[in-house]
Amino acid sequence: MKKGKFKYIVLILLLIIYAAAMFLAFGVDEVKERKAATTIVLGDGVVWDYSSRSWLNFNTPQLIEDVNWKKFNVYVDNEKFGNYSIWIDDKTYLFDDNREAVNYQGNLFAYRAEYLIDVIPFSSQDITDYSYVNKVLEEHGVESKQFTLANVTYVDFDQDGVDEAFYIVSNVFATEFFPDRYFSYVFMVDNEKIYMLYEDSDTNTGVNGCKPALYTIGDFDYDKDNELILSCAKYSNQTPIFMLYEFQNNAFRIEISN
Ligand SMILES: [Ca+2]
Ligand SMILES: [Ca+2]
Repeated sequence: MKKGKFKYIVLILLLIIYAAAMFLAFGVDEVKERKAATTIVLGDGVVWDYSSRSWLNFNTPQLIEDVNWKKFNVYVDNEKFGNYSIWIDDKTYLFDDNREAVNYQGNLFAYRAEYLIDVIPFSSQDITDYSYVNKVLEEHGVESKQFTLANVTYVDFDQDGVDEAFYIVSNVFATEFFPDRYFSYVFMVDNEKIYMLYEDSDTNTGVNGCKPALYTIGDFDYDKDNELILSCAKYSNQTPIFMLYEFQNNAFRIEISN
């Protein structure tokens, strides 16, 4: 073989190897990224869209329009309810394939994605051991031990086979007593360590603040780690606040909220 021709072949081979390496490095990532796209609907018309590794709040009529009549996997109170078309107005409506309205009652979570989200079931109970709660209240300088909400949920959030405990305590919207300050705290206890999710306290007017609750747990962004959605209900019929938490580097961080 002539020396010049050999050089040419080596160059082509190098180019092929380079192209293959580039595809493996970026192309596979891009395919994965495209797959890790989802749209989530929460309660009455809160819509979050996840694509290119970032979350977007669909909070304009134009963006909401894009969701209407699309088919979603629907969960009510974290139990599979069915696959329905969604239509959002002042409320989230569900329709079956014949465009007949489908009624539901409870907390709505719906998603659309190229992958299945494992929605993790859980149920909360009254707190019996207040040792961690007392610790958190003390750290925040709260002396009052009167609550309007005090529950704990045991659920295996990080899927390691052992349940974590999620505590929620609050004294908002009190009617039987009238605290000077309201407070709401949400925290997780894992291996006897406390990880705060939500803390809010201010002068109490009786109708300010919000009542937190665990809403939905699942791997929403397709990275094999679970996220957690917390809702915080405001007084009367106002839209609750939803917050999506990611647990990274030993701390909870809000990725998106409405
Ligand atoms: Ca666990
Ligand atoms: Ca995840």
